[in-house]
Amino acid sequence: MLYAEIARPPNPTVSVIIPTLNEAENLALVLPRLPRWVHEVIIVDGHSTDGTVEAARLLRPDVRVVMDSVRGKGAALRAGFAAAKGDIIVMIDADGSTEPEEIGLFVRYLMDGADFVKGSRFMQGGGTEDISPLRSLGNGFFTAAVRFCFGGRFTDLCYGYSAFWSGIVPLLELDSTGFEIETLLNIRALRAGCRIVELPSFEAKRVYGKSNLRTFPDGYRVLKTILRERLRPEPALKLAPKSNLPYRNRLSLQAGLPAHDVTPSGLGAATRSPLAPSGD
Ligand SMILES: Nc1nc2c(ncn2[C@@H]2O[C@H](COP(=O)(O)OP(=O)(O)OP(=O)(O)O)[C@@H](O)[C@H]2O)c(=O)[nH]1
Ligand SMILES: [Mg+2]
Repeated sequence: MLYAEIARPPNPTVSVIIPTLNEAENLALVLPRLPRWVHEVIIVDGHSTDGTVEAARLLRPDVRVVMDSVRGKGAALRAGFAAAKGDIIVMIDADGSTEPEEIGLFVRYLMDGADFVKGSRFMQGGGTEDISPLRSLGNGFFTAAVRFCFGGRFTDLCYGYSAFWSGIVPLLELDSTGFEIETLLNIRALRAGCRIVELPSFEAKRVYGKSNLRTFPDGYRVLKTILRERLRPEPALKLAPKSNLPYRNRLSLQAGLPAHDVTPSGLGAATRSPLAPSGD
């Protein structure tokens, strides 16, 4: 087994990736609410016809636009991950259902030692007013199937609000193109040995437009993904397990420094929050 170490710099830069397909009206409810300390916002657009790209540029002149040549949310997110320059990647929907204000907590947990943070609508403090009873049942079934097949303690699976250190992306070898990308991300992060934290998240109703998710075809893709991953061998390369390292080395991992570079000042830098200086 080979173990990879990733950079976790003490003052990380944060990229927010937003897949968009005809979300011009909804973007006004998302872009202005992103925390001010976010370094980079990338929308990955699936050739929208409602002026989504123009709306994004109007709302946020510094937005980076990636045009998605392959159909599907999964392909869009992968294009966004490839384009992102930040140390931390946050993925969030454009439909106004996920709350940009939650990003601060996601980032804080990453800085405090998590590798992968995901929102959960079904743990204490979370909720949803967007999911139908049928989809809720399907999501519950798939969540239980993932726990059974791979361990872990996920309470939610098919939800597109997550944040992680960008260094883990190559370890995940993502290859999905559709809505099953969220399932794939969660399973691969778990199997790659990421320290995963779920945080309560609230999903509001999509504000304008209509959902692109098709319950049965997309549910089938999620099921196929779980089965395919079950048959996939353990990854040859995993994230170095922090808990097995001496305390000194654990600090060095957090600070993104070699162990011999850890000094009291390094420790001070490692424990600083990106939220502290400017607030938001
Ligand atoms: N670029 C791109 N973005 C997409 C595509 N399909 C969906 N998206 C975006 O992905 C996000 C989630 O899509 P939704 O249609 O809201 O699906 P969902 O949130 O899983 O389902 P609901 O709970 O029913 O809203 C939105 O920001 C969409 O605009 C696509 O093919 N290409
Ligand atoms: Mg949605």
